[in-house]
Amino acid sequence: MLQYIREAVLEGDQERTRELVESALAEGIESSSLLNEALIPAMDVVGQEYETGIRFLPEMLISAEAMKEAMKILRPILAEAGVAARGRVVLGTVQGDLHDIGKDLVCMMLEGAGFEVIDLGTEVGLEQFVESVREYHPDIVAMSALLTTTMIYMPGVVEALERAGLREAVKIVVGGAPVTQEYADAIGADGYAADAPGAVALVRRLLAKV
Ligand code: B1M
Repeated sequence: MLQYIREAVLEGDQERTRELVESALAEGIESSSLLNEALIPAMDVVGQEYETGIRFLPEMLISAEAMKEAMKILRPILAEAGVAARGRVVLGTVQGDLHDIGKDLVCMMLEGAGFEVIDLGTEVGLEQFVESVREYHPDIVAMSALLTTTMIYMPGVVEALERAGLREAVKIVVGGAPVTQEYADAIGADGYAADAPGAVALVRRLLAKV
């Protein structure tokens, strides 16, 4: 059953993923096994295949959608069973920027990797990032920007978290088409990722160090 679920996610078959997850639960398979032994490993393969050029963006997106479908069923069960997420990430596209396709993909892949993600949406201002840290106590703050005219708001968020005395409480990661590792280093972020699988690897790496 776990193998069938892995295959359904890899194929991006939302309906089959949902049906198989429901059947597996009805058969008594633990929600945590479904997550850790079928869904997360499938998304790991998706990420690896994207990075090695075997899989393209639309194929990564449909697998992420299948994963999302499974998570709709599993999320409440996992929460009830007290299965801890691997870490909490607050994520948003910065002020003035309404591009959300890449940010949503990062969100889905992080969820697929077992992280709890609080998606603040688009056009997220400095104060909203700061407030979200106060409210949700995340391990990671992730910012996305698609415009050269909006990536300049990223250092403002880093400084606002410093001013609020919250900088040491979180790791800050950045990404989006115009953003680079050099830019991340220059603004004092803790990491940069070029794509969604890279964001998963980065968050895993940063949290492993905590
Ligand atoms: Co806009 N747009 N757009 N746009 N748009 C770009 C970005 C642009 C490059 C197009 C161009 O001119 N060639 C250009 C920016 C130029 C620049 O700044 N140098 C541009 C412009 C100029 C604009 C407007 C200003 C146009 C106008 O109105 N004159 C305007 C701005 C609106 C605003 O934000 N205030 C605008 C509007 C729009 C639409 C609304 C039409 C639409 C957005 C729809 C939406 O998102 N809901 C749109 C789109 C679709 C694009 C393009 C065509 C595609 C972006 C996209 O979704 N890519 C884009 C050109 C292009 O990229 N080819 C363009 C697919 C997505 C999966 O990739 O978002 O890069 P991406 O995300 C990747 C990585 O970057 C990374 O992982 C993702 C997945 O692998 N990543 C992260 C992203 N965030 C991350 C965070 C992380 C880590 C990795 O955290 C750790």
